[in-house]
Amino acid sequence: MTKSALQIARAAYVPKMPEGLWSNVRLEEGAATSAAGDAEEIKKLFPNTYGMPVVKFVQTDGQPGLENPMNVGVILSGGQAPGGHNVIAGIYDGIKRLHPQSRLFGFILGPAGLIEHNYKELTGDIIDEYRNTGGFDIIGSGRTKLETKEQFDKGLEILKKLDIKALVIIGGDDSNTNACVLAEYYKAINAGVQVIGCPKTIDGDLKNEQIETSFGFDTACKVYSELIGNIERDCNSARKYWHFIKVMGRSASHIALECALQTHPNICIISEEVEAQSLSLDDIVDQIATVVAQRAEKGLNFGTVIIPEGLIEFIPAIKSLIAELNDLLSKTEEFSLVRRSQQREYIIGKLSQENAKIYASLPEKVAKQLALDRDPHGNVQVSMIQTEELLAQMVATRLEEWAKEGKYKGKFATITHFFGYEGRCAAPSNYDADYCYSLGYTASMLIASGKTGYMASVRNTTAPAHEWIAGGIPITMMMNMERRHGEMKPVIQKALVKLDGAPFQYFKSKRDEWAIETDYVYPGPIQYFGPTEVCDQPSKTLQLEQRGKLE
Ligand code: FBP
Repeated sequence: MTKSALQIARAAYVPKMPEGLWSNVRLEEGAATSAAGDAEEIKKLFPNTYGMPVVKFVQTDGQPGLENPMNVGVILSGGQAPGGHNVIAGIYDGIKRLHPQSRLFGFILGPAGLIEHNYKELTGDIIDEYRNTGGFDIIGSGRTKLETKEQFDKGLEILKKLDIKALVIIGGDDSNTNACVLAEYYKAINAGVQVIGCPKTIDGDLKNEQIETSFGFDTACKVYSELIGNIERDCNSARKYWHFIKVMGRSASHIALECALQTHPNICIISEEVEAQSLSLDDIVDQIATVVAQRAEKGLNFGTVIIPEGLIEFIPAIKSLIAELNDLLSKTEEFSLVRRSQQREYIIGKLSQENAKIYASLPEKVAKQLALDRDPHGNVQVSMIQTEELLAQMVATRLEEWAKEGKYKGKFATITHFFGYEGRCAAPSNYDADYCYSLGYTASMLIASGKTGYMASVRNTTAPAHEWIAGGIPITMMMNMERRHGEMKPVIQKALVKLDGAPFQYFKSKRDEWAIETDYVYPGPIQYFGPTEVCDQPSKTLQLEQRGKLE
């Protein structure tokens, strides 16, 4: 592998860890737990893994390590997120510390690797190549859902063959829900295999009172904010374009909000607010056009708009259209027989009157994108929908109308961007490098303590790393019942942006000023070397959530 100068320098970085993990550890157990909602139902569905205590690790002088080696398996599930390699390095170092003959096996290309018995042993040489690097390429990732008994049994065959004591699933809310179902099943049949989850997703929507943040969010947002800052500086120099920038985040708007806190754009749409206020596409267009017109009055014919990737699904009218489309497209056989050129007409003919009207009003390209295949979890592939173009076009049309009515005098030229894949595999920031390594190391300690159905947790992460608290949270504690594909299912609650939360409230208090004034912030690239207060800074979202203020 040819390495860049940064990779060579970063290979020498030693991730910081919570003090509790520095030497031999002792487990401290808290009180029994319940569920996030529907406790009775969750208890019935998870009789073997419900109600376990929250645990934390503290230093002890006790016996070092384990008497016997332990073999561990690891899976990377879902979208890439910076720091995944460090979780694996943390697991590796943890199990080796417990016993030098312990072994780590990685399942290739996500959960499918477990079912298809496709794996490789991760030895010290391999691990060293990937320390502090971005990406998931050490074993690859995939979106196969681990959910059926057949899959669990097939997986168990290979786990037994490799004498694997525990499986670590590194994934988002859906993958960790499935990790919990798997843990329950293996415990119920006395399979002798533990399952531990790790919170991953750049989207930042796997968090709750117990899990402060998902890894990857920090780095991805810093990369997008660097790019947005660069665009803002260009825009403030050329003074002739409005930039419409869509950022990833399939559902929640955490990434958009964090980027706004970092760069002070003129406009940032927050999907959760759109839904709460029942705004239509037209209302959003009006809001943007109003700011464009106000800036034009001051001679400022330029600006930046941040759009969350998931927006379209939060506009109530479009949400109902998507729900009906999902039903319609699930009858795939009938739909696949319709010729491509006639699909739009076919869909319009089948939809209810109200949804047909909305669907017909959408630009051809967007209508087509809404009818594309769903992902394996049944989600619309929002990253394929060009909302940034849709909004730019609709705002242009609105401004033309206003110009005719004499309500707007200005120039409106647009450039659109989509930032998603640019940030998902970046070299992890110090925060993510430290957080991920600590999560992996914690996972290995949970395994050694015989735990199953737990998610590795590292808390107090806005403090210096030695003060972080490592432990485990029973996954059932984060669950409730939700309707998925027409059925009530136990799932980890997805964390959307809280409109009464400190990050959104801070943004709200500033956004009118940012809209009209040009108050851009240029964060520049992630700092890996230099003063700790610069390099180790956690996201603005975390700073506001944990400390209630920005440093
Ligand atoms: P996860 O939820 O699996 O972490 O993935 C998040 C994400 O990056 C979203 O932001 C984006 O919508 C989606 O993945 C893109 O999916 P794909 O990787 O399949 O293109």
